[in-house]
Amino acid sequence: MKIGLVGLPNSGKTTVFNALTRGDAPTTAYSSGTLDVHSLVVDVPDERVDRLVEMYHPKKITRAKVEYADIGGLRSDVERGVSITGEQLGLISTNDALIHVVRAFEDENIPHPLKTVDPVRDIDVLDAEFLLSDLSKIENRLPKLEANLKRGKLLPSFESDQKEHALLLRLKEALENDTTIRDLELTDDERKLMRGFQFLTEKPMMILINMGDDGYPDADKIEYPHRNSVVSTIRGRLEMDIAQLDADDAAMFMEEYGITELSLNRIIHESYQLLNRMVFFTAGEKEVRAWEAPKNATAVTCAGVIHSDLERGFIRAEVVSYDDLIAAGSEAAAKAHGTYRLEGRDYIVQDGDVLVIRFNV
Ligand SMILES: Nc1nc2c(ncn2[C@@H]2O[C@H](COP(=O)(O)OP(=O)(O)OP(=O)(O)O)[C@@H](O)[C@H]2O)c(=O)[nH]1
Ligand SMILES: [Mg+2]
Repeated sequence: MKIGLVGLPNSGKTTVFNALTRGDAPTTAYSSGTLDVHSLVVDVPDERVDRLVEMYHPKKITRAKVEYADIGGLRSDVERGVSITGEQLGLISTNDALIHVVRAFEDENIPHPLKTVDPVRDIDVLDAEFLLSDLSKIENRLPKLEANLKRGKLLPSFESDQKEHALLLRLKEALENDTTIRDLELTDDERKLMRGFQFLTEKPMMILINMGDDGYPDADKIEYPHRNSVVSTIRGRLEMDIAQLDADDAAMFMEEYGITELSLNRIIHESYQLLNRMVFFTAGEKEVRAWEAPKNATAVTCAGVIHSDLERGFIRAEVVSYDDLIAAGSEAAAKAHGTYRLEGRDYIVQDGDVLVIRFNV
């Protein structure tokens, strides 16, 4: 799963990227305006994995992962607003979710492309671009679909063309009224039809207010009332600096600034939540591992996430919830208490389930 960092020039995307990934990609006070994308994969922090590790003392630990991509190089100025090239829009659209890094820090040495610091305006500016991009994808597609429909049932795609046409008209009307696709009620079938378009206003969105070292008093007044979205804050530069220190220095630094907890873990967590995924575990002395699956995946689908053989030869799953396992204190105790359940292929795996798949190939 991949989450793209987007935002106006100099908003602090690369800074936040470095904080989240403990990386050291160069940040600049001027905007390079060139398209360069950094991406890095990070572990999703999860206390449950830590507790399972204490219980099993495994040789190997594997956590859920998420990739962050820093998409720089947008241009914008007061006269023309923001301009995003087709190539950039394409890159943005390949992400599963987006983090819009919004500048809220004042710093006269770092020019804001629109001259003033105004987070709400910046949110609107980028949203408007994304909306236009979705609209133009639809407007490009409609004439082709309409030409197909004129030929009637001669074309084998007639029925699906009809469905797509009706859907696109609906999306178009919504977008023209400033409603994002993420706010629409859509069926699974409609989502499937839409998949190829990779619409930007459909993507889950975190608005990340980059507050500067001293915080931003109006941060909690910033609202983003859309589905599949969340507003969060970070002191970008400070957190990047801390992320690059070793543990001792970081602790000293944090005490000095009165920081009790880095936003890093919270933001990774919150952004991961947007992806609508769940995590299940396998645990033993060899490895404690977090696996990822779509929410509401069945036992046999989860078996396939581990290995295709387990899916093919699936017999049953032995399941214990994370909470029950921890409450029992050990696997042996959980088994003795009968907390392990036997489940069939259609069992809907719950977030935090610990699974043993029995299979035969
Ligand atoms: N004062 C202050 N400066 C910051 C903060 N976060 C980032 N900056 C500075 O703002 C400048 C731009 O930051 P970048 O992270 O390079 O911004 P960007 O969004 O990646 O910019 P482009 O890639 O050019 O679009 C750098 O000089 C950063 O050090 C912050 O919290 N406070
Ligand atoms: Mg950058």
